[in-house]
Amino acid sequence: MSTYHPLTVNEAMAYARTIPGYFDNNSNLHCSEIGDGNLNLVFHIMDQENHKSIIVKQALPYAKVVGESWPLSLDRARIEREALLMQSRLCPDLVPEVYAFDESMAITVMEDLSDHAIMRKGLLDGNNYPLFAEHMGRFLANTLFYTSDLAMSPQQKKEQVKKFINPDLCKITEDLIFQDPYQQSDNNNYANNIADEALALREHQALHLEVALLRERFLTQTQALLHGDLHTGSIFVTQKSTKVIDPEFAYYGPMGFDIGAIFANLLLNYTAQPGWINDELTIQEKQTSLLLMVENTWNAFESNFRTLWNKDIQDVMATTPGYQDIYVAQLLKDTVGFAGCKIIRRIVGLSHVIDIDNISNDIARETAQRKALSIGKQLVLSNRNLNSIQDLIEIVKNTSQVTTEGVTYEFK
Ligand code: SR1
Ligand code: MG
Repeated sequence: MSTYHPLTVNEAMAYARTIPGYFDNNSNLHCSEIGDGNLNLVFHIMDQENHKSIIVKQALPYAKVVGESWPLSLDRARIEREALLMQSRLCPDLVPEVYAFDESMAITVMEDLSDHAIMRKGLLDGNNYPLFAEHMGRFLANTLFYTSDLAMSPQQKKEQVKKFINPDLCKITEDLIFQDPYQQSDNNNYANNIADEALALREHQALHLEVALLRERFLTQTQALLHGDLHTGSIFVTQKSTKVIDPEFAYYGPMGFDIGAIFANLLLNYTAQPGWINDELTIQEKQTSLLLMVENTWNAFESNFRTLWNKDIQDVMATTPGYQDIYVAQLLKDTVGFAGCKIIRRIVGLSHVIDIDNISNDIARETAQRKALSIGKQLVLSNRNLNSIQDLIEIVKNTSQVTTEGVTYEFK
């Protein structure tokens, strides 16, 4: 195509007509821009006669959520496409199909998943997804194992690391997750009624120490190719199908960051439940099912990961008895620490989640925010002492009360 410029709806439609095997010149197309994320334009293009449809996604050269004052490299469109293709080789049923791309226009054309729901929305609508844990456990195990030094030579891996250097998007994470919540920052965003919690985060030295250690892992550990932003808004679901989208934050980092992202978002939904449901029994059922989802996702990940390791390990030294157990035990600790950081940033940082922000009752919203922060802090503080997924579940269940400035808040 031409030199980079943001597409209009008409240009997106014209571009869609050029994709081989999709629409012809006479198709009666309808196009709408449906991007509700923080960074990109997303065009949904449908042939009104036969209902064939595609998604044209275009990266903008700045963070849409902030504006042109926050420039972002368009190279993330290449990284997203290469990560999608890699994930598709490793678990083809769990990612959208890529049909075409245009490097200079930062465009990726992909499968339309409108028959699925965004997981975050589906959970808020009260739906259950019985295959989610199994699917995500497999997605995590395959993408993390096969892109790591466990499954290829160190030279091959370093070639991969080169392809996925993603400084602008990593900086977003480094700032918004691992720094801003712990200092005064214009990026922070919270209401006055939880200013005491935000202040407590800024003053908690033991918490800062753990966050600094986790931040160091994020900055320095090129363990595997991560999705990099694996929240429940990046996962499409039905009862039978799970599709992971949007890997524009992909880079080589610590495996636990991706696993922790999923857990953080399930736990944010867990803390939000009393804000969405009145009936005590239903709240308990939903919360139990969310904790089970966390536990089952970990168990599916661990068993798939160990199976792949036993079958396809390439690193001879990693076959040393005992090494696999130590490796997996460290992954759990990292997962828990990163999950805690990700919960905290969604309450006081720049970008929130609708699970909590859209609770209409002010007191219920504040209670959910305080409970989420309490769980997040506990996870960060205890990450290095956790030995089983059950330990994580117990921390969440036991966070039933928090006292701030002499006021005790009881949680459901
Ligand atoms: C400026 S972008 C804010 C957030 O949106 C993305 O989904 C990432 O989570 C990022 O931190
Ligand atoms: Mg995204």
